Amino acid sequence: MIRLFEEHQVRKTTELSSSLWDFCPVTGETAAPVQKVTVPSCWETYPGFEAYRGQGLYERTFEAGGDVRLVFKGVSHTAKVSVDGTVVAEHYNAFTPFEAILTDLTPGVHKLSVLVDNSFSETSALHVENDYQSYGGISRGVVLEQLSKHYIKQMHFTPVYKDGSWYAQLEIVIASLDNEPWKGSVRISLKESDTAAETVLYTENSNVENGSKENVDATNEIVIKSGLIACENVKPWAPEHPTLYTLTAQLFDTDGAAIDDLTDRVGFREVKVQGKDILLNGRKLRIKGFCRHEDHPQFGCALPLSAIMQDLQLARDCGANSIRTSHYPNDELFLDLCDELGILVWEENHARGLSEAQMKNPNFERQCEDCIREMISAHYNHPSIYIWGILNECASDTEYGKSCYKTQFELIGSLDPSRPHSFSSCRFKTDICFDLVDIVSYNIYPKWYHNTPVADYLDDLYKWVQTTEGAGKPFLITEVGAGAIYGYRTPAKVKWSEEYQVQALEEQLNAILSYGDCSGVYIWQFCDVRVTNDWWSTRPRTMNNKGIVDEYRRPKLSYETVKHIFSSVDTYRD
Ligand code: ADA
Repeated sequence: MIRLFEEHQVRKTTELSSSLWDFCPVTGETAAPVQKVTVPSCWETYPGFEAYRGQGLYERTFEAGGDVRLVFKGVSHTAKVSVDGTVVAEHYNAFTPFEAILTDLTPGVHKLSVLVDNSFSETSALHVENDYQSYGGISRGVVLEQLSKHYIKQMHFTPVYKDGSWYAQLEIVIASLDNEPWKGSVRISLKESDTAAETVLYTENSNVENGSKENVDATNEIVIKSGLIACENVKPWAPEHPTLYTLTAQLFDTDGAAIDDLTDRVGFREVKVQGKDILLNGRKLRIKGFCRHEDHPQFGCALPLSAIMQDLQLARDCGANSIRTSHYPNDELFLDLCDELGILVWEENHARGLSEAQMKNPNFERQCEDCIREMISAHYNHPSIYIWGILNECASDTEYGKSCYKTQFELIGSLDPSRPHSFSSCRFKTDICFDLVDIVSYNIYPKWYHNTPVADYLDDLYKWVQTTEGAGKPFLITEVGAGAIYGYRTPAKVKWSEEYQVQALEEQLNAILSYGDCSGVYIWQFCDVRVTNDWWSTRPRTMNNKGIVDEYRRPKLSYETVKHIFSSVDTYRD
């Protein structure tokens, strides 16, 4: 399953998950055994490959001809894609989609080979030994699409609230696979649900010279920008009523024949920063959320829809209203569910705790920027995403580190000025990057890594921030928590016991949620997750055990504590 809805009616698509793939490890030794596997999946779930780090080859055939697009929603963590032995795409990073476009393919059966690599090396600046696992495999869906010579490459919808009314701003990119830019017409419609009547939002005829099309550039791509389109009587999207609309673009040739289409789901909501507050549709937000890794003992990072849904059901049962995708872009199925369930999402690019030296890896900047471009291009329309984050706990206390943060925030601002941006700092009173952010965000661990009383620590930190360029900006705690080994109970209430985690979270959450100038909190973390082997010494079971449920989603004692506290506060602040 790729999305919670059909993206195409005209464009023929086939999900290449219906039949099994051949898998074999690539170790340089003699022919390794080939086995049948499902895709998406992680090889750590195949018997004997639980700890395999290296290369694996996935192969299958597909039948197609003409102009074809292969879409990979996620391959962990590096992919080299070949068709009939010719390399057609290469991609780094497990967490963003990529494509291979094949033109004038001879009709018939073709061999698809995906060489996957999850090893650590200098060429990988982001997937490194870390406090989370870098799994191996084709971990998200693969789609085969039949293209026409001109097709809709991207459709972005920006909701705008102005003078008491809602507007839509549309930008669509029409690509060309031959040496002629598209000619014909495009029609974009909106409807609330299967019953509501369809409203035509926008039409464009390429023959009209003064149409709002631009950029017929060397690639023959055409970018159409609509300007503000009034959308009367629409209902806003919000956690308490997550109203979604279906946005459909249809592309016609000059004879009026439909040649392509693209459907997405959108919502009318506005996110703004105003003084110390984050406003959603004009109301002051209180974030009460979890940081969540895509990690599961039965699926690795390739969680199926039902497992993702279970996580969101548990989070909502706890009274949470937001998930932070720590520390990378998430599967679109997760985002579709959040759109539909009204769960706010802090989505961030892929990075965790990289030192200045690691940020100086020659591949770092390019790999970060590729991830940002792919994340925003693919996820732009999700109303649940209210903020873009970057570079969790990287070197925001050095001039070099700051130059990287600055470059990446400028890129985000150019790709999406409609959402605020931030990063999670752990640099206490040495951070020098708060002039770059819309919202100041900190990861803090009083009562875990140090036994400082939470209220004192929080007040001291917040008052220091008011002496920096972060003064007067919204202030979020994006991590707080404590470890507990599931099943370890002791009246001594020592660290790693479930009782201690209850005590710590009680003090942490009550102090943060009662602090007037704080816009909310994300608990670190939702569930226990695998970490890489180098982290064994500070991570019992070679796991990060700060979940309020364990890796099998079994609730620890703290689950009810969090549920009580989160359920006692509202999503909006006075
Ligand atoms: C950091 C980091 C998390 C996790 C956490 C912890 O804040 O952002 O990924 O490592 O610490 O468990 O200590």
